Amino acid sequence: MLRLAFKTLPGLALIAAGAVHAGADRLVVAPGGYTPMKPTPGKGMPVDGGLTFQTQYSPTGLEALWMHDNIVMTVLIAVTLFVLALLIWVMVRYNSRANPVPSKTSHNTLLEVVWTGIPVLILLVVFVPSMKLLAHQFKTPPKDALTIKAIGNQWYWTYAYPDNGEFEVTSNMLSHEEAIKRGEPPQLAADNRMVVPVGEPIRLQTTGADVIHSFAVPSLWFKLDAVPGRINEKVLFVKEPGVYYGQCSELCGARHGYMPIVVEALPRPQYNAWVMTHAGAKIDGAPDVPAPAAAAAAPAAEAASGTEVAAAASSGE
Ligand SMILES: [Cu+2]
Repeated sequence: MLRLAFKTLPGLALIAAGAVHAGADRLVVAPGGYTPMKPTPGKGMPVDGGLTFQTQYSPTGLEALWMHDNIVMTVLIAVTLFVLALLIWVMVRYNSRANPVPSKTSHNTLLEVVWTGIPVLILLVVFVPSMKLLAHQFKTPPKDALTIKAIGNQWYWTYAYPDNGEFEVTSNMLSHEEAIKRGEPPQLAADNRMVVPVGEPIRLQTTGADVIHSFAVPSLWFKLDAVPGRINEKVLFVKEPGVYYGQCSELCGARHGYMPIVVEALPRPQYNAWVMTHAGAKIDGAPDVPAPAAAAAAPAAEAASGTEVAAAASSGE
C-alpha cells in the first residue's frame, strides 16, 4: 500500500527518468519578451495563521508532505493517545485508595517482548519511507540539466547562469513601500529574481562568498547550506509556474533577516526570453556559434602556418 501511494505521486517519475525538455522546444523563445510575473496571494509564501507546511510545488515536497501527514502524524497521534490512556488507567485503577495492596510483580516476559517489539515495528514503518525520501532528495541531476549557482553574500544573493552565457544576477531585498507597491509580500520581495524553467530538473549549486548562508524556499522543499570554499548541489524541480519566496536560513550576520530569495518559475519559452534580456546570454543546449572575430582569425592563422611550412621547405630542412 505504501509503495502504491508513492507511485501515484505525480512528478516523481519525471525526476526518476531524468527527463529534461529535450529537442527543439527547449530553444523556443517567447515572442513577447519578459515581464516579471505577479505573485499569486498565498502561493509560495507564508499565510496568516498558517500552522502546517506551505503547499508544496515540487515532487519531493509532495512526497515529504504526504509522509508527514499520513505516516508521521498518524504514528505520533496514535502513540500520544495510547500513552495518555495508559496514564489515565494507572491513575484511576492503581491509586492508593483503589488499590491499597500493590502487586509485587517485577517481570512479565510477554509484556517485555511486546513493549520492545512494537516500538521496533513502528520505527521500521517510519524508516522505510524516510530513507526513500532522503534518496529522492539527493538524487543526482541528469547530465543535461541546467546549472544555476546561488551565491550567498553579506547580505544579498547573486545567481550565476553558467549554461546561459555566464551572466550573473544580483538580488537585493525591496523596501517595504516598494514591495507593497508591486503587490509582493514585504521583506520577502527582491529587486531581481532567480528565474528558472518550470517542469525540468535544475542542478542548483550553492556556495558562500564570505560566511555560511543557507538557500531555503519552503514551498519548493529546498534548503541547502551555502558554504565558502565549497559547492553544494541538489536538484530543484518546480512543478508549476509561479513566484516562490524563501529566506537565508543560516544566521549570517547583522542583516541575515533581510536577504530574501525569490524563485520565479516560467515555462521554457518565457524563461529563454528572460535569459536573452542579459548581455552575452545564450540558451542552454543551443549549438555554439563561433563569434565573428574568432571565425575571421581562423583563416589568417592557417595562412600563417602555411608560410612557415613554405619557409622551412625553401631552407632545405
Ligand atoms: Cu545569509
